[in-house]
Amino acid sequence: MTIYKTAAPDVALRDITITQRVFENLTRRPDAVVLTDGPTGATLTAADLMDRVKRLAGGLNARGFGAGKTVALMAPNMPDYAVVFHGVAWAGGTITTINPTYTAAEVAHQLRDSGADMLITVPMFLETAQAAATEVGGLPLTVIGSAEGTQTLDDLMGAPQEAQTPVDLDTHIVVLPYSSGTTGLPKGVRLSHRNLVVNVDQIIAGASFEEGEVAAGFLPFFHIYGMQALMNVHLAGGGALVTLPRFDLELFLQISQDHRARRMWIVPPVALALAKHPVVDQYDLSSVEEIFSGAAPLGGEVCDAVAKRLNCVALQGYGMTELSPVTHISPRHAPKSGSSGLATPNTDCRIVDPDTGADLPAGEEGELWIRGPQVMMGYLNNDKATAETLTQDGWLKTGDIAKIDADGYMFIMDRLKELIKYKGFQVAPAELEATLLTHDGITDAAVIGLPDDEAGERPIAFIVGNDRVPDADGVRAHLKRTLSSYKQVHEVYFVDEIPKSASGKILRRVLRDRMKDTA
Ligand code: 4UU
Repeated sequence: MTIYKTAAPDVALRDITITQRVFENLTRRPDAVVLTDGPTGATLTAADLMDRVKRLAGGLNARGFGAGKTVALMAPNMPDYAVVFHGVAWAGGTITTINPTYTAAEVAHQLRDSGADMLITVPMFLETAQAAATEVGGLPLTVIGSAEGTQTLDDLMGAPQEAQTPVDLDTHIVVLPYSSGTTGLPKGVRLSHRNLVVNVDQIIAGASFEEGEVAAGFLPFFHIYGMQALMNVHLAGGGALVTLPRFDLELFLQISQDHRARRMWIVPPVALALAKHPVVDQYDLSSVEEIFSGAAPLGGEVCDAVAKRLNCVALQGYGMTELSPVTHISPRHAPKSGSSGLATPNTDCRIVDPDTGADLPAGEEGELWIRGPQVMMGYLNNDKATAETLTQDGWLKTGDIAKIDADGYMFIMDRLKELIKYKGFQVAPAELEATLLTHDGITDAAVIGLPDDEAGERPIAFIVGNDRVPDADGVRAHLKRTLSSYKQVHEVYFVDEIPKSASGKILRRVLRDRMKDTA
């Protein structure tokens, strides 16, 4: 077995919860503004944040929605996102984070699958939340802010709970984000306090944080990248955030300029905009020392172009929901263009032949396997998927094809798994296929991703129909009824049959090759 590791020393495993990890830093700077709502300018100081977290935890436990319960949070980035996240964690509960742009059907699926006991949302998404709650047979709703007839977050606040409700750091699920992993439908990813705390420390070890540094936070907190690299790392690492409910290039640039941001946490489509969009020249971004991109491959060319235009370093990180999420980060002083960087501390890596399971010689391309304290506990209620992803001795099979060069830099080369990444968002082909098959005119379907300059990849569909088969617009309308906008297919091809293996698996590579031939 060939194991690759970083030369950097391990970080200590701390026996504390993620909220204790964040509070440790907040306690040192009670008066500092740590969260600002981008659109309204409303702020929370470190003391305000801790106070709201403790009062929410007290209220949740007093009402029986704390320890052992699961609270679903469906909200855009806003300061109270951190209040709910840490309030539930402090109360000994589990948070399942839901994409606020989800349709009612998607929300209902996650509520049902996670066994959520309460749903917290914002007035803007209340109607969808209500429809989803009804679909799962009713569930208490809470809004952040106010809406007539609905309990508010402030109503939930109780007497401050001064101490963390005790939980087992290695087995209690503190957060349950959803990911399709290497195959199939989105699944609940069981992450422990140990997972989150160690990954925060692994990231901070290489991040050279400056006390008080401010970042514009648009990466969604419901996704593991925004949740950990932004929300938890900035709060625990001494930084502050100005939250954006959605990505808006000009607002992002304005906030970065006004707050003299040192770094920009982004995804590849934003790197492309920073490299090419004329509006970028209208802002003073001289404070920016680093752009940090993750969640999808950032090509060397775009990487170099942004670095040159903003006169900063362009770094990349590699992560996966199942890895809490980070395992690789470009070293600030010696990044390599196109590389995701070096392994984080405490992280073992292997490059394995996906067909034989044998370790490959140095420098060759194979599946990236990871072992370390940030590896998830497993999927929720899905032992089969867990067993397919985690080996007996703790290695997680990423489903990504990578190579590691002689200096230990990791390069993602390709993807073995089905997953499509649209602007960094997960699109699970199996979910689209299952939805397509609910149409009585569609007898078989396959969805793959095609390379796309802006989005990274765009989903396209192959359809086998019967005499009731819809046209391309009909196919799109069918998907729109239950799936959110980033899961829509961009092209529809009608075919006689879907190529499959003897065991019935869709031969996605054959479809991809077919598209290359016609391009
Ligand atoms: C090529 O996307 C994420 C997490 C990303 C992340 C988080 C914090 C990156 C850096 C960071 O600091 O999670 P998921 O679960 O949505 O998607 C995981 C998949 C990977 O398996 C891989 O296929 O997203 C792809 N991916 C990347 N691909 C993630 N990062 C990269 C990357 N290059 N740098």
